[in-house]
Amino acid sequence: MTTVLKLGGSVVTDKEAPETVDEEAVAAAASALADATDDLVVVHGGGSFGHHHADRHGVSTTEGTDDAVAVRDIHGAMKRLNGAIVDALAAEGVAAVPVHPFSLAARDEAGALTLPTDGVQTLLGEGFTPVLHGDVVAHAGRGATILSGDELVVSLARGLDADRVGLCSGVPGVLDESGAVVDRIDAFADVADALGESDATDVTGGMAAKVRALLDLSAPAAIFGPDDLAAFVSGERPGTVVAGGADADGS
Ligand code: IP8
Repeated sequence: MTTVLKLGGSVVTDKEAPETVDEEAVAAAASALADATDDLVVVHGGGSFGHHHADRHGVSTTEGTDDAVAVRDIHGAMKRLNGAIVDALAAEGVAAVPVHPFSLAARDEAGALTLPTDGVQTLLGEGFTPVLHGDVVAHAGRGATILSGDELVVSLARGLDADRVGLCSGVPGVLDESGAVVDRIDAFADVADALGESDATDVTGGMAAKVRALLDLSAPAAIFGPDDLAAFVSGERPGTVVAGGADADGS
């Protein structure tokens, strides 16, 4: 079983303070991940590392930069966060190794992402736990833009033909209008009112964009909060299940 799991930036960092790791949360996540029996690919978001520098340099998923200083600042910050997460996993005995998307991926002029997964696949086969992260990415005609962890998760899940996908975010799942966690989403229409169509263009982290992207996957996905990470790792589907194509029959 191959599982792709994203630890959201709001889970692993203190989003209010630039470049601040939430050490306690990272240690707790690492301890939960140490019990994984699946082949695990970990992706983490930018939190107060990548987003802080991206904002400062005016770079987004669509606004590019051809300033090498900006690229180094954003990528460097993400490498520091990645190092902290790899170290925390290593301290729990996980065979975690860093994989930096900036060195692998590219977008074409239309923004479509190419992410070769041979290296990650081989690392998994050799018993490693690859740890990727939101990053800057070469973008034809725009210099470099931001590549979000969510986009990486979707691309990795397809490229690796993952069996399960998990997004551990700052909220316990997708919330309905009354603030209750929605158990299961089979179509975007199920939650369109609660999430709002306007959010559909938010490709960097809005819940509507996450749900749309996960619905397009064949692997079933779960969106849950940090308290449910251990349950997800043990094979449960906590929080909100987003049933992709292969799971739409309710299996
Ligand atoms: O937090 C963004 O990743 P995300 C990464 O998953 C950067 O949206 C570099 C801002």
